Amino acid sequence: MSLIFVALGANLPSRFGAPHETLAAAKDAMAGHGIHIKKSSETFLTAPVPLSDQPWYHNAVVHVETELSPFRLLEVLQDIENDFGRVRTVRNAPRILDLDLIAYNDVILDKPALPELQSLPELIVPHPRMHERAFVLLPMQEIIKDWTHPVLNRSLSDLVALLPSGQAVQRLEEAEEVA
Ligand code: A4P
Ligand code: MG
Repeated sequence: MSLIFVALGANLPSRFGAPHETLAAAKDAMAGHGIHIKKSSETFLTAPVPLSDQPWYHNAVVHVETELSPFRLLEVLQDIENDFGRVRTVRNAPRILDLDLIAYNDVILDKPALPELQSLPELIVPHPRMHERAFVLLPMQEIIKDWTHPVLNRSLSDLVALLPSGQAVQRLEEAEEVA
């Protein structure tokens, strides 16, 4: 069974509408590019990390099946981000759409040590910050029960238990009930 996970995030409107509509459109776009969605988490409403006054994010994680290699998958995800109107500015800036490759089976990729490989697009797998982020781990936990981080050798539930405190994360449906 393939265990490939992509995280979706958005905190600015796009031509598809509000962030939750962008996420729905992004899942359709992935399916149209050979990235088949086996299971999707609910959408979560999450405070920006690091905390700032930018809008809260909508985040979700999808379990996908694809024939694309990790590098090709990253390129396709970036093409979709660009097509949705993403403009890259500074790190952690608000964004129309962010698609991050969280994990690709047990593949481990880090920054290449060899100069001849440094022309490849930068890709680190598993995503280097996934384990610190409630907005990735909690949606992921909804769609996969048993998963072990291939570098840290920790289960998903261990990683959730070790999360730093103070990251506000709500299911969108529950947030709407309160509002
Ligand atoms: N890159 C390397 N590995 C990967 C990977 N596994 N998946 C490279 C995706 N990209 C990867 O990414 C910058 C570079 O990372 C790319 O050139 C790619 O080759 P980017 O998407 O252009 O820029 P970014 O997203 O601003 O940077 P980065 O470092 O990916 O930021 P993060 O870590 O994704 O954080 N708070 C909440 N609540 N929800 C969020 O979704 N997102 C961020 C962005 C910050 N705070 C957030 C959220
Ligand atoms: Mg990103």
